[in-house]
Amino acid sequence: MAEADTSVRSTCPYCGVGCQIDLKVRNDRIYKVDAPFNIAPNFGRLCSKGRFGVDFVHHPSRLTQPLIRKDLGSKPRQPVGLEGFRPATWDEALDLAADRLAEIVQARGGDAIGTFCSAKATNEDNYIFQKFIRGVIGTNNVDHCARLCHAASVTGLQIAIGSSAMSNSIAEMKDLDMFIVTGSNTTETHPVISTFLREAIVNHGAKMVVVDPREIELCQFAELWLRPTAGTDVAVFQAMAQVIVSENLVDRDFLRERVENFENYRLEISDSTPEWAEAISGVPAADIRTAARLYAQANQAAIYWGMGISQSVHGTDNALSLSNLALLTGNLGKSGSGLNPLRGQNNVQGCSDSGGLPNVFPGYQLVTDDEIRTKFERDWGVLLNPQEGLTTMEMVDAAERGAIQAYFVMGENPMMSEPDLRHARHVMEDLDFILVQDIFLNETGEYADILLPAASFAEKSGTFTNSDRRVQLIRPAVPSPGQARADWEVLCDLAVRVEQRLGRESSAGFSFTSPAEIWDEMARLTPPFQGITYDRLERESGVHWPCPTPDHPGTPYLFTDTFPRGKGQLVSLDYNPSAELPDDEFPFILSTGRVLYHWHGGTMTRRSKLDDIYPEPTVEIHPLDADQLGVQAGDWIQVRSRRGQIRVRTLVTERSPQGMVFIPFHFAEAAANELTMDVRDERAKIPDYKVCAVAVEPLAE
Ligand SMILES: Nc1nc2c(c(=O)[nH]1)N[C@H]1C(S)=C(S)[C@@H](COP(=O)(O)OP(=O)(O)OC[C@H]3O[C@@H](n4cnc5c(=O)[nH]c(N)nc54)[C@H](O)[C@@H]3O)O[C@H]1N2
Ligand SMILES: Nc1nc2c(c(=O)[nH]1)N[C@H]1C(S)=C(S)[C@@H](COP(=O)(O)OP(=O)(O)OC[C@H]3O[C@@H](n4cnc5c(=O)[nH]c(N)nc54)[C@H](O)[C@@H]3O)O[C@H]1N2
Ligand code: SF4
Ligand SMILES: [Mo]
Repeated sequence: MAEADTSVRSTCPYCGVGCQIDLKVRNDRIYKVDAPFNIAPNFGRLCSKGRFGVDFVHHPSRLTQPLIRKDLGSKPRQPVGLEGFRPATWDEALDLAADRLAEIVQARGGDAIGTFCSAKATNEDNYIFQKFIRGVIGTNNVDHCARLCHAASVTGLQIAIGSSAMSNSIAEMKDLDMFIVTGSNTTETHPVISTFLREAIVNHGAKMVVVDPREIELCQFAELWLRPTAGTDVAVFQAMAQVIVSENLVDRDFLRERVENFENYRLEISDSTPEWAEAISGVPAADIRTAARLYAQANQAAIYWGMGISQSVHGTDNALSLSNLALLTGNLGKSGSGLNPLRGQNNVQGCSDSGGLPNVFPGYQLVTDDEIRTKFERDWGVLLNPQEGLTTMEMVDAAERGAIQAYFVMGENPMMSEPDLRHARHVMEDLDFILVQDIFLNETGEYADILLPAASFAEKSGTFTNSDRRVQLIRPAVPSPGQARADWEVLCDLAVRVEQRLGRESSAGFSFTSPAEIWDEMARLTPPFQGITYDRLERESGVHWPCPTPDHPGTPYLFTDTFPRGKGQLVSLDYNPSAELPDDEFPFILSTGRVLYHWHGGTMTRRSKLDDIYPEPTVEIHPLDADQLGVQAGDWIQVRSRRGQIRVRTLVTERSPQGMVFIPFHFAEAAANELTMDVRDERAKIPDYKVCAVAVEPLAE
């Protein structure tokens, strides 16, 4: 007899909007997804991924049992499919993993292990992950995809104001007066946010300025669209600042009370005129002036940005060029304004908040601060490594040097998401040990010695923290397939086994019975979470941190009175060109990014019905370029860089400007990262995924 239908409230597992969803379940299967109309942040809205894309949960290729590589120990390590693995029991797989990890810790120290936690997993999963890596393995080599994502925004905002989270909330968007969207293809990547932005324009008369080299959908609603050559944003925004200063459109009171370095800054940017910026970026000087006046003269003006700003060799400067604008005009610390890097993954904010970074414990408490480290040492009953760990790309470098011998990757897919995959592969081939914990066998899992099957978001409880710092619950709706277990459970089990092999009592404490208990421990050690409990999340459906006490309402917008660094800092910037520019052999700029229907390496969306809508790898190319190359819409063509080549189908469109092509990085059979390069922003260590040089070549019939 069929079981009665149930409806389980949860949080969408895709993007940082954090839409609340109702999973409709019959016979242990999700057959439909709805959204509750009365609850933030989405108030009944969903995009196609939330509504139709969670069917990956039931895909037959979910990992259902632990797997061990058949040719263990052979080198160079080759990628293998499922046939290259044999099934194992949890005991066998975890004992083997613990043996190998403990051996390396004993022989070389914990710093010989590089680990990646997951912006797809919960706060509780990630808290346990970093507790295990720091407390048992003894290294701070913990990082995650935020490094490939908003690292430059984080670094820039830390310099400018001392805090990196989105300053204002999604709920404020519909009442905006004026806003800038730059380097964010919001309708495809944060679709529900884009509906609130449109609402501000349509219902509230807000004026939007889009700054993007591609003609994204939002351009249709823009008061003004600035189209800089890719990689030239610093010139455009610095010139806007120059206009604001020279036309005296600054907020004098705000500058006096809350900002430092104005006098210096004013002098240093005096030459950064709109004409100077036009020569660099191609954006007409008059448009730069108009944009500057629109932003500075609005009562409240906000800036939203994405990867077009952050993923650049000068990403930190890009972010600083935006914080300068907000500080000059006092557009911070009040509703409907702010500096808002739109966070990408469902729980990328939370993974960082929970300590999934090489320099901080949960709540951004520095691992190098003796007092803080002592607090964690006392609580966890262990001695902790006082040295900052390595970032994602630094771990790749260290592996290449042999300083890192093993990887533990939970819920990430570096073999699709890292730049210059040929190089990344080469590094994987030589590692001594690779442990992967995922819901599917992805391109990274193909290199693993041991694969541990994880429960998906729909099979466990826990919390995700969305882009506007709202902590929200997920709840189990269906059973996990086969023997798959929640990440935190696997990690606790593994941690105890490693401790035993290292001859320690179970000191760091991994005897949790539920995610709620884990949350309580994390909150106890992390002041901004102390007012948040599962009971409260059940009652209020979500709370914005900082929330220091149980009676605190949570904080939708930040910096009302002060910045974490005290005063905000204006930083004058030089324009620097991109690292690789087109030449005769590689005459096109390649930009990579996303489309609405797919997610990153495609592990989830390509196992969903969304793949029927967008089944093939594409390249966006301007009609004039297509003509010149003699290629037609739909032709398969080759795109080649100094690092590799792929075959993709031509999409002839004016969306990308002449001389630039755009390739989404979702397709393993034509991975865009075969082409990209590993050149990084010096301060943020983020690779440039938005500008490299390629040749585009028709394929012989
Ligand atoms: N459908 C879908 N949604 C997603 C994701 C996904 O994979 N699929 N991933 C999530 C994640 S993790 C993230 S980080 C976000 C990313 O969200 P976005 O940042 O919106 O995603 P991208 O496609 O990388 O788009 C970057 C935008 O920057 C523009 N751009 C490129 N170069 C430049 C430049 O030099 N200057 C400026 N100003 N703009 C430039 C591109 O034209 C594009 O519009 O999306 C999240 N949402
Ligand atoms: N060329 C190019 N490359 C890029 C970018 C770009 O714009 N251009 N963008 C970069 C950015 S912004 C990002 S954020 C990265 C993203 O890069 P990654 O984080 O490496 O990519 P995902 O495909 O999201 O990987 C998530 C993995 O988690 C697994 N997973 C899902 N749920 C769970 C769970 O509950 N538990 C566990 N254990 N696993 C789970 C999925 O199956 C998948 O394998 O890519 C970066 N790479
Ligand atoms: S906007 Fe983001 S959180 Fe909302 S349904 Fe779409 S992917 Fe999910
Ligand atoms: Mo991201």
